[in-house]
Amino acid sequence: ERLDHLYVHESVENVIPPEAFVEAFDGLDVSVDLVGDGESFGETDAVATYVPRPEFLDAGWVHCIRAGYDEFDTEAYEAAGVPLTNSTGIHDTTVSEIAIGYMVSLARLLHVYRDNQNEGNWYTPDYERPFTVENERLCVVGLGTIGQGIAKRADALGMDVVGVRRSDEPVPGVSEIFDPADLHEAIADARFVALALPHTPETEGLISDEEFDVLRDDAYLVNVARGPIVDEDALVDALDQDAIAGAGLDVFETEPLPDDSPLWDFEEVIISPHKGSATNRYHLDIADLVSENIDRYQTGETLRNRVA
Ligand code: NDP
Ligand code: 7N6
Repeated sequence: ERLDHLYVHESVENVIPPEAFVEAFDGLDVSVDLVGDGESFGETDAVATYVPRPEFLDAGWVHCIRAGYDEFDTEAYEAAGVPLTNSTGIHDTTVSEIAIGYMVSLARLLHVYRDNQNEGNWYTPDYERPFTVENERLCVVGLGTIGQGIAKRADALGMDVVGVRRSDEPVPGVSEIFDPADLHEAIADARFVALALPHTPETEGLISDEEFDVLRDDAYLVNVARGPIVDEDALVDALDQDAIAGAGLDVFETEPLPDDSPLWDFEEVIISPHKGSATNRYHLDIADLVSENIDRYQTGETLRNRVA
């Protein structure tokens, strides 16, 4: 069965302007329309969406415009025989730049200087506080698209990069790869730990009290993956007790981060509002991926990034 329609669900507006996204499909051999909730779909329809909806299970194919598809019920897609694809493979530059930005700032205090600038303060930190990221050890947990993007850039900055993943395939710029079972060994010597792995039952709460004990007191945690991978109460305790030095966080257990979260108040925590992938061409990156899969669907080829 060929597709004759691509429906863009309005929830894409969480991350991209829907109209620009629709326009990016100009020249495709299917018609493209924006839809809201309450529509019905059939097997000649594709849906591109940010959120899951039960009615998408009647479509021919569903594309999640996020790399993390943890909110989608993959078993329901498998039971319905509807292919589900995600948007991994396009965030190597965008999300890694944010992770690198956190690390450079945490090392060189750009965030502290900006806080002081807001008060008109010509601020001088303790002499011992600033350091270069060069020669510091970074452990990247999850070495896929984003993890490899971080590793490559960190290696170019002269960092000593190690990583954690289940497969032991070598990764450029990464000197040693640890099995997830050896997480503690992998993070024990690290000045920075960057999380770039999916949120799954296996990874939920991966970084908790024990891990904060294992980490160096002068270590920084970077999370650009998903909030629930870190036990946020344990993180707040670790920061309170100076068991770690600080953090760069793009993702949180609850988003938007609640007003009363203690995380807002730490000088050594940099918070970005889940904007790791936010750039002015994000809609084009996703449209390229969706267009490639429309071609594949029409010619009966295997879909790229099929996750169910
Ligand atoms: P990929 O699928 O390319 O990479 C994920 C990597 O994690 C894989 O290489 C996998 O390697 C590894 N992995 C899986 N399970 C484990 C585990 N238990 N322990 C260690 N490593 C593991 O995904 P992306 O790099 O594109 O994205 C990663 C995550 O980042 C997404 O799932 C999403 O949640 C988040 N994300 C956040 C964004 C943001 O805006 N902040 C934007 C995009 C994504 P192996 O199979 O060898 O274990
Ligand atoms: C875009 C968020 C993903 O998983 O979380 C991201 O791709 C999407 C700002």
